Amino acid sequence: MDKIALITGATSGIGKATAQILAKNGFNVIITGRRQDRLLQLQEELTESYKIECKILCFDIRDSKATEQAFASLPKEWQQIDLLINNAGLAAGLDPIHKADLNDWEQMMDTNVKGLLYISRLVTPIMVERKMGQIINISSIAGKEVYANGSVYCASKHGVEAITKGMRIDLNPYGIKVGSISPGAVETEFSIVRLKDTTANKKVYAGFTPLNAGDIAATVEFMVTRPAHVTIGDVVILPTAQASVTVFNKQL
Ligand code: NDP
Ligand code: 8X3
Repeated sequence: MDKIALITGATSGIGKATAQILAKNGFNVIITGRRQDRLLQLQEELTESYKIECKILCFDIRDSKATEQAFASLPKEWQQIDLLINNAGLAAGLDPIHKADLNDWEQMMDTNVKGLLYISRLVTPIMVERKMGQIINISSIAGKEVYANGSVYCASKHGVEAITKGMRIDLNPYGIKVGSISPGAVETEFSIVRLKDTTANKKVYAGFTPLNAGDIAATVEFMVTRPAHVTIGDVVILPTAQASVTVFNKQL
C-alpha cells in the first residue's frame, strides 16, 4: 500500500489544503473533522482528482473515547500511519484574562492540546513498532510570543511547542521525524471562528496580504519530501507584512 497520511481538521483551511497537496503527492489520506458533509465532499474531490484512496473519520477530537473509536474503526492496514498532521485547532474569543469566557478557554485547551495528544497517543505506538513515521504539529507564532487578549490561545500553542520538542526526544530512538510549523496570520476560517463573526476576515486581514492555506500546505510538502536523514524541526512562516505576532505593516 502507498504511504498513508492522517490529517486532523481537514474540513477547512490549512488541513484541507494539506490533504489536497498530500493527495497530489500520491499519499492515501485519512481526513478528520466534525463536519461530515465537508469530509464527504473532500473525499470525492481527492479520489477523483488524484486517484488515491481516502477514508473519512468524523468525530470531535476533544472527546478521547470518540477519538479512540474513530481510530479503531480503521482497517488495521490503515492504522499504519506514515505521516500524522496534527492540525485541528482554533482560537475562541479575544478577551483579557479577567473577562474571558471559561468555555472558550476549555475549547482551546481541549482541542489544541488535549485533542492533539489523544490522536498522537493512538498513532505513535504503531509508528514506534514500525520504527518509522513523521509527525508535523501545526503550532503558531502564538506558540513563541504572547499578545494582549490572547493568553490562553498562546498558552495552548506554547503547549504544542513543548509537546513537539518532547515528542521528538521520545521518538528519536525509533527514527521518527517530528517537527512543527508556526505560522503567522493565515486567512482561513480561523478569525470567523475566533470572533464568532462571519464578516471577521474583512477586518482582520484588511490592509495587508495574509498567508493562505496553500502556503502552509507547501511548507508541509517541503518537510515531507526531505531525504530520510533530514528532519525540519520547526518552520516560522509569516506574511511579508508581519514582523512579529503584533507588528504589521498595514496599508489602510
Ligand atoms: P480553520 O477554522 O479553517 O480550520 C480548523 C480545522 O480544525 C477545521 O477543519 C475544524 O473542523 C477542525 N477542528 C476544530 N475543532 C475541532 C474539534 N473539536 N474536533 C475536530 N476537529 C476540529 O482554521 P485554520 O485552518 O487556520 O487552523 C488550522 C490550525 O492552524 C489550527 O491549529 C490553528 O490554531 C493553526 N494556525 C492558524 C493560523 C491562522 O492565522 N489561520 C496561524 C497559526 C496557526 P470541524 O469544524 O469540521 O470540526
Ligand atoms: C494564529 C495566529 O497571531 O492570530 O495562530 O495568534 S495569531
